[in-house]
Amino acid sequence: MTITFPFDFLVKSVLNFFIAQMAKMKTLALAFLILLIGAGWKPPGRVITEVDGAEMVLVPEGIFLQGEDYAFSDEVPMREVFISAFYIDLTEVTYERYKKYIDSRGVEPPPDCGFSGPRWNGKEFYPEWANHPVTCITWLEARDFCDWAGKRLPTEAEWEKAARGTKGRIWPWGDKWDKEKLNSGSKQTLPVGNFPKGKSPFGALDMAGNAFEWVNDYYNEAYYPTAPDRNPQGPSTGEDRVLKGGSFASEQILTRCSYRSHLKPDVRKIYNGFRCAQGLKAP
Ligand SMILES: [Ca+2]
Repeated sequence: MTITFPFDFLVKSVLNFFIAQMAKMKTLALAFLILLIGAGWKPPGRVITEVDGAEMVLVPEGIFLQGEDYAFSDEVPMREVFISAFYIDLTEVTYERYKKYIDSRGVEPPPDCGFSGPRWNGKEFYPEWANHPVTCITWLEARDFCDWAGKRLPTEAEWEKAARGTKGRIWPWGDKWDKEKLNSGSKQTLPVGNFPKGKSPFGALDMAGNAFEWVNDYYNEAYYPTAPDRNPQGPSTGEDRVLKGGSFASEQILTRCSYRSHLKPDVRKIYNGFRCAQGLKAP
């Protein structure tokens, strides 16, 4: 008779133990954070993340107006949505920051995918692109970069709140179109932060124009009427992922904060970049 040790059972037990411990630690960390906030602790308005060196701005918790009543059918209806506090990158991810990821992870730079000349020379970028938003990025690459940086892609609702504030602004600066406050209708990206007067109510820059920005959500044109009104995470399945904010090449209507573009997650376009988000951490 052969006696076999129940390895599967042992491995599963050990794994379950660690998963349970990690879940407890997350719960404890959250409880600690709630205690701190209850005791009057206020998260800083700006932080710099260590791995990628990016400055991030705080978007405090609370209700904002998402969507539009009189716009494309997939933006309807405008409604009140609660979003927990989070941080979002001040600017789009630049070539300079993306190169840190390339060097650290040993991944290939994204191939050039459009006009205005090449961005990359082997694993180096041409210096004139250093502070431009990195583009020709797929959703999958954007997700992986944010993961490397200890962050994540924002949800569509988080991105929209960070862009338009709480009161349903059409553009980050207000309701009146102003071509001096964003890079749109042009031939290429510009260095990030080039339009400080176009900042959002929370201080985020280039939310309208420059590069379109991937967010985490799957796209579904019929999602809004039945979406949760607290921290919506997007449909649970789908094919396309959402992009927000319009690009350097977009016309006015596509740069509205509520506009919803969408593409397959492996598509590369000269118009598309991203920025990352992060939940609150106790000090
Ligand atoms: Ca943008």
